[in-house]
Amino acid sequence: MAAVKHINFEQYLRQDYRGLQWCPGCGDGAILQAFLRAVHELGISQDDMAVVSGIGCSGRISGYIDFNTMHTTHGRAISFATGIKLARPDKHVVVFGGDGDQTAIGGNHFIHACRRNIDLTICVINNNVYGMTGGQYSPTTPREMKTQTTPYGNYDNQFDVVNLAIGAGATYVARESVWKPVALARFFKKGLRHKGVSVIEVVSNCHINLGRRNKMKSPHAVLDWIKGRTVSLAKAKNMNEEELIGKVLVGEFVEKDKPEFTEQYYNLVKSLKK
Ligand SMILES: Cc1ncc(C[n+]2csc(CCOP(=O)(O)OP(=O)(O)O)c2C)c(N)n1
Ligand code: SF4
Ligand SMILES: [Mg+2]
Repeated sequence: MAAVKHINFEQYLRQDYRGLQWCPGCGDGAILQAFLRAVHELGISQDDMAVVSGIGCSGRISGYIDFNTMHTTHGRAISFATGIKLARPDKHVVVFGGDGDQTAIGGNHFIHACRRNIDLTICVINNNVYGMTGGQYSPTTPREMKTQTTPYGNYDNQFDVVNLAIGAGATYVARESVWKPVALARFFKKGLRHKGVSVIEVVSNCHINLGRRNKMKSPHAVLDWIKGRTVSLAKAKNMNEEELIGKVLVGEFVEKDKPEFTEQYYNLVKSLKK
């Protein structure tokens, strides 16, 4: 197996920022590192990147990195990113947001970005809970899990972010967990290179506001839970329906070509000027 190359990540971090505000062991750090590895390996310059995030612990990513960034409002990062992409189609535009940010309050923006096939790389950091605000349940909280708003266990149904993205028309869709940062970096690279909307869901941990209520107090306990419930697409092929109950499939689900929104918009503008 090829060794993972050492990268000086400091060059990508804002030196004047007041310091990381994530809890020690939060999956957000591993996700940021995988993303920076992808940017570095693709050789994309910091000036050519625009990173937009919503509000949530996951939304803090944009504040830490020295790219063109916007830390926007809860659930609205995709609409800001859409504006940036239309104004500057030459830039790589990336969105980071949580499961609450992108499947609850921002769910509509999410499905319409997928439908539109606009060239954004959208990362949904799915820790199955509203981490920042103290642990309310989200549209991805598994059944029976206890949260601040489901103290007797969640009895609601869940969105599967991958299926949601595919159903809405996304043209690159992948999912990986924080357990596999190298694979995650590979999917970020594919997403950044893909022309059209790419959705990368990351199964992450919030041991503080989900784990502690569900007998998983440490980051390791939640990571073990994630490890036990994630199954690669290749492995899943040899598993029956019963064995797959409660499992989360990881890998690449969709990669296809389809006309991209921004390009079509500029082609139309050009044709009207003739
Ligand atoms: C319009 C609006 N509604 C609600 C909030 C409060 N709020 C801030 S973050 C958040 C949820 C965060 O959960 P998620 O998006 O999953 O991100 P995480 O913190 O888990 O990374 C909520 C409800 C807000 N800031 N703005
Ligand atoms: S509250 Fe949860 S999601 Fe937020 S920084 Fe802490 S561990 Fe991470
Ligand atoms: Mg969340």
